[in-house]
Amino acid sequence: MSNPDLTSRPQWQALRKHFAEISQHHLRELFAADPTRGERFTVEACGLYLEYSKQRINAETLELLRDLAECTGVAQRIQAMFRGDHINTTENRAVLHIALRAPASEKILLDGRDVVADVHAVLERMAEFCEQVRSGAWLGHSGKHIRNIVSIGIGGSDLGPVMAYEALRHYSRRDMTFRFVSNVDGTDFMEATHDLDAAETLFIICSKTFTTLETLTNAHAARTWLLKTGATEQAIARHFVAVSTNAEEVRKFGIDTAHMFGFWDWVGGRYSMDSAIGLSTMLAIGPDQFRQMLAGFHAMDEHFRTAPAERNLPMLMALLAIWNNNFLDSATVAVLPYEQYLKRFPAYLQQLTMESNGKHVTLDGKPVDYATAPVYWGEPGTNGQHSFFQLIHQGTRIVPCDFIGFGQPLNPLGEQHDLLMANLIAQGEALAFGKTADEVRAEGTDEALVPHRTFEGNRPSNTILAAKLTPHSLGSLVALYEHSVFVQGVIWNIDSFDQWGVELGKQLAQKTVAELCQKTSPDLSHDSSTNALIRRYRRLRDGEPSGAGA
Ligand code: G6Q
Repeated sequence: MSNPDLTSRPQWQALRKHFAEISQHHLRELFAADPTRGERFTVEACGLYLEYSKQRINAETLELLRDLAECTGVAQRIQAMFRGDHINTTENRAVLHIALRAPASEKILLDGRDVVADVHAVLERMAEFCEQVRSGAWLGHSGKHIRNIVSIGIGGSDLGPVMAYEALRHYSRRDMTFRFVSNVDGTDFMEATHDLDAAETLFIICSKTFTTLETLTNAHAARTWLLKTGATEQAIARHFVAVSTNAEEVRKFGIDTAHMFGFWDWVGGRYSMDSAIGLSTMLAIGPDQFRQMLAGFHAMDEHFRTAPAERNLPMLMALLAIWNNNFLDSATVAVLPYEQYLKRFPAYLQQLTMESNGKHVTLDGKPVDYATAPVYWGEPGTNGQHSFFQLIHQGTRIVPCDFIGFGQPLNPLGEQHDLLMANLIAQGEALAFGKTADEVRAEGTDEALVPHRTFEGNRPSNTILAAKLTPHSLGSLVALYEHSVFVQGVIWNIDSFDQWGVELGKQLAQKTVAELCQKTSPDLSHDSSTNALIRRYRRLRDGEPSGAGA
């Protein structure tokens, strides 16, 4: 689909003009002009309530943004994704993570094959395996129960499982230990395993390609670790399972493909936490609750597919994100879950948003002349308030915030949940309304301090509330962001589903690692900086005195 001139479209120009007008008005004025604003600018779906009245918009902004979505073909692209068209054009693949959570009664045909049936066949196998491990029927090589699960993967094959495990820890088997190893830094593996009994440990090797250096290296380390405890080669089968699309490489590694759980090339790594990549999640919370999570995803998928633009949660989130990114020129977004269990959610979203939409050319390869994905970052509240919130309140940059909170705590402790949520609500209020110099003076502040204690406000935020963090609400929340990312990518006319930047990293390291391993190499052919770093590293590693030259 060609959409080369986004910024010269009349709809974009209209938004520019509108921005020039509305940016003259402080959020204080927008609220004063419309007392119902706090209720009007809200939308609710799948148990998630989005309050966006503290965005620097009015009804006209939303209309103009919807016009932009319409003229860039968002509705058609949504249908194309659900239909299984090859919308990941640079890899010539369908993008069907929505099939991972479709109920068994649905059919989605891809090249004449019903992928939903395939998904459910794997889900059944996963459930059966999880029941065996959780019930103690699956024994380690010496007859011990499996009590430790170590998931090895990286990027999309790690961030989702870690985030989901942490998010749903409350629902997980507390008598089992779950660890995640991703980094090729040996510390990650050593720290994850140092206190585990190998005879009670099951490794899940998660890799879509089964060729990723970090994952394969850690998988080999795991095998050596097990064998060192006296286990035989036959023991591998009881302690290793694989999640991959590449049966051949799994077999080469030595894992019986009977213990491999598959997925498909139409599932992107960062969209795979609800595929077999989520095996650790299912082991932790059990098949039934895993299915509830899938139902939460599916509810949002259906909402996204069918709700009109004005009430479509992912669509609205996306349009607000475009507004903040391209018209308010905000280069970053802070994601602030006021829920300790969501502590890895910002890291997960970083990959989802930045790997998907951190692109500089359009689908037809032309350089964009507008900003694409902003930088996503964040920490759970209230911790962030005591560190970087200073910049959000009084810095020179506008940082739109997504506040995420829940009505009911999973661990009630006195009034602590009210305290937590009071902070969430108060932060959004302070960011929007600030504190004027006159208000500061009225507090009797020394005149010299007035500028320091003044808050200009007018800083935009979304607030997302749900009743409770559950597998279902987590699924809906993740799907909300997935689809919002997709809509933004459609408007920017980029491929949200490839990741050539990641591929580059995978290749570069291969070349350099060979050079690091040779002790001396007179013919390093990089730039002078890279050559010098390689030489310095070798000396440091080998404990040699430093000095100039090779
Ligand atoms: C995700 C990316 C990337 C990928 C990892 C791991 O969308 O493609 O993060 O998930 O590089 O790849 P494998 O699963 O193939 O090991």
